[in-house]
Amino acid sequence: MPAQVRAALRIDSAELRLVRLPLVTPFTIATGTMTEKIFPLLTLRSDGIEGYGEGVMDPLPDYLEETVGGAMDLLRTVLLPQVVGQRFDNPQALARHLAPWRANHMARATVEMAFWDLWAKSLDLPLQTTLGGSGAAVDVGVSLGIGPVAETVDRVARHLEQGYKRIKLKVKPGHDIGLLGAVRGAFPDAHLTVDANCCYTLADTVLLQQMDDFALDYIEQPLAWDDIHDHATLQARLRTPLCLDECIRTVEHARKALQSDAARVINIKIGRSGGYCNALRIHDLCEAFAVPVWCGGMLESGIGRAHNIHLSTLPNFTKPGDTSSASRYFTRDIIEQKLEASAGRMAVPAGPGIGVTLDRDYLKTATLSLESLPR
Ligand code: OSB
Ligand code: MG
Repeated sequence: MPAQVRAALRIDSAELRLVRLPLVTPFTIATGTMTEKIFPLLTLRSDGIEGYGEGVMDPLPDYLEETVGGAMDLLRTVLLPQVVGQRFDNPQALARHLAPWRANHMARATVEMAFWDLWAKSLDLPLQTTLGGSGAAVDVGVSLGIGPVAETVDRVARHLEQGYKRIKLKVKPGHDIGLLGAVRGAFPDAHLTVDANCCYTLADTVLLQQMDDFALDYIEQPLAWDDIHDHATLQARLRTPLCLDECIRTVEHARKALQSDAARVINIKIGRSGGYCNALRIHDLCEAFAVPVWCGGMLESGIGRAHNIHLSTLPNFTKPGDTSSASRYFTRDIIEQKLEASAGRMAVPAGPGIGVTLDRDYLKTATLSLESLPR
């Protein structure tokens, strides 16, 4: 790896936008339906270079506790005033600066992501290199929302034809075993997984055990968002590996899940982990436990997707991630490049930093509010 040493980087200014993109099709999971994506987009500037970060919190606290409104306020009143005008020796130093604050991981990650992009650009290196990743493309699958069974079978067929390496089906009580019977019946050899987004409890153990009959690669987050212990109990009763998503918000959560055999696969999201520094530690810890990881998604715009792709080039990301073609989500993205998968592979955007540039015209149209620091 090239030397990644340079003088400290001063954050001269910041621009915080709230952006709205309509979704091509509504996306339904156990906790609700999304028809549009509303997110904070952060630009940090240093010496004429710009770094970009995207917040992945939802408008309602239905995935985790963070909300778009809460994060915008925290960014505006607490996080950005603490970094704008400051110098940081490296991204780790910036992460340490924000570390004392409790939770609010997605808000903090927004700042850290933008700084990593800035940092990599200042070194004229692709972000993946500064993170310790390598390779020109990553394996990807798709996450299919809840819908009528026959329609879902058709969508699985279309995505398998396009070469996606794994199909994840969103499930909920009453939309699980029947769906799996239909999909597995039609596609005996496909790599299939399910994601329950926390909608079952241990009282559903017999139903969850029926999922063992469908040769799933793993079952993602069947139980409560904050309950690692019950997942360990459930894993002992299942043959299918469990994959944790919502439960893994810190390195300590990962350690407890791995030590108690509550997860045999882990989904890493930069936002949920509170930024790259923690995501990298979770990655390394999973590797030490010989537990594979993959990069989850939150229906991000091109900025968040580019970040996800760079992270996915680290060595223990051995399972396909959720960063599928942007055109599945949006008719037009806020970046100039087209992030489209080909034969189940997503190319790593080339160039310094995240390797993508803003489509300023469309960003202007999609921006709901814009504020600058220093004020
Ligand atoms: O649980 O992984 C999840 C989307 C929103 C909130 C939670 C999740 C998801 C997805 C979609 O599964 C992943 C994507 O296509 O970006
Ligand atoms: Mg999930």
